[in-house]
Amino acid sequence: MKKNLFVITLLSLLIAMPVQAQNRRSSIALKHGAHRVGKRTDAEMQRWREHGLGQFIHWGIYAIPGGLWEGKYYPGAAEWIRSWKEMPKDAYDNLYKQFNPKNFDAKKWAKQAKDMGANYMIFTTKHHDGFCLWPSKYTDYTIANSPYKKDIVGQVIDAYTKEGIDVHLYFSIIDWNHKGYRSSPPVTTQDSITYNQFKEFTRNQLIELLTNYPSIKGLWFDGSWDKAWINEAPWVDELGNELRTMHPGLIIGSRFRSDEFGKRHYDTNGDLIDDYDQTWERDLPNSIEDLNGVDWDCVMTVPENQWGYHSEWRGHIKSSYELIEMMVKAVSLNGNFVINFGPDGLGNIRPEETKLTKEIGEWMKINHGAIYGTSYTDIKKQDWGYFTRKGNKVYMCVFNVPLNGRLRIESPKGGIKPLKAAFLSNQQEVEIQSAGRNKKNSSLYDVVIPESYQPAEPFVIVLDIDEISKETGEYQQAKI
Ligand code: FHN
Repeated sequence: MKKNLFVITLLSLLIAMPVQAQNRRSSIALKHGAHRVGKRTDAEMQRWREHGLGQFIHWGIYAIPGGLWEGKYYPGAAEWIRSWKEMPKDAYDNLYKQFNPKNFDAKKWAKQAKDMGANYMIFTTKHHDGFCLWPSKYTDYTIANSPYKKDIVGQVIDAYTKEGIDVHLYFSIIDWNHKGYRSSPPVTTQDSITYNQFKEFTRNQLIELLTNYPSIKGLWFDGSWDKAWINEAPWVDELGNELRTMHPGLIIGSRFRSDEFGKRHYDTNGDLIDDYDQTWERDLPNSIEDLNGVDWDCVMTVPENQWGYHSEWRGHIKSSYELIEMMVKAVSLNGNFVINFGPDGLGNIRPEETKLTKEIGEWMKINHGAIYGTSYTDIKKQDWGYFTRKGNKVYMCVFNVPLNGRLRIESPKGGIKPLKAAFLSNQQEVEIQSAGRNKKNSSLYDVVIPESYQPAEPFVIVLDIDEISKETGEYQQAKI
């Protein structure tokens, strides 16, 4: 009997094993791949996840030329102007001697971000040019040696924190100002020595930022795509651990380090490296299937690709409604949406951006319930807009009202059942009509928009729902 039991147990283990192996994502033992599979579950990360809307600020000495040099228009992103053949490097590297942003008022920026509805912000401490907006003791190329002198990073952190906005610090690994920086791995011994100095410099600066500004919530890395940096995966991983130990709860996205095989963002086993996916830059996923079940943010420019101040915006400039729709789409797929601003060389936020913050802020004042703390819900997306959900409320964020005025809800079997629908803005109730079932056996409902309702802007209808529909009835389906 005992023997039989043993054989049966062994057989069932053998049958079960391949299934388990298929379910596991990890197959190669990695020392420097993802250190966790699945989302972080701590309070800091949960807070980040619930932000919905953020503000990015790209500011540095590139704001002085503002995309023009000696009257010539730089067609690239303004913060890259130093790399342009028309821009003498020396002239660029000396721009800091003119950096005196008399109109910079961190409180004004923070108030504007608050009014827009941002819950967090990301600020460029140093971009690829290497100029530091804080008085770093590891280089002379800092704000302390500009005519302005004062610590800009510190002022931004104080002002935003006072407004209740979490601050994350952008840090570029690329540093065109440091003599040890290189994009290709060092070849000679001398190269290795200077590159090691650069690594040590980078480490010192990061430790300095966390020491000087302990209230920050995360580090937003950029410029980590160089082969030289990728080759340093074990060292970078160790540095990441050091930073996390120094600053418990620190949030770091997938742009900091690669695994030992040079894979970035997702390691060789397909698992996300660090806390959230940072690949969605100026781009949004289309469906939940594009997302691997991870946390993510989307950072978005107002023109097609300008981050720092460019005095001549060309091409399509996004409207507030386009940005609102992108934000809603991001949140409906469990992401955060971060809108970029590029203040000018004097510290002014440009009028076009101020206008956008006002318009987005007005919309957010009414509809923020559909954004903050909400997430994806398993209801089929419809052409009229997007669903977000928090507990027993589903938000229908409407961007295109169909000509028949009916907003279709297609709830899969066992999914939600709408009980009451009301405009979020005035709580006026709207009719829900049951519309039967479709061939996939989903329950169909229509929320009927009164003909008299002709809104000029996107709007939100909030549904009170039953957690799980008790309906079980099924149609007999004809075969195709
Ligand atoms: O090269 C930068 C660019 O200037 C800008 O800072 C963006 C922001 O995400 N990041 C890099 C391009 O991916």
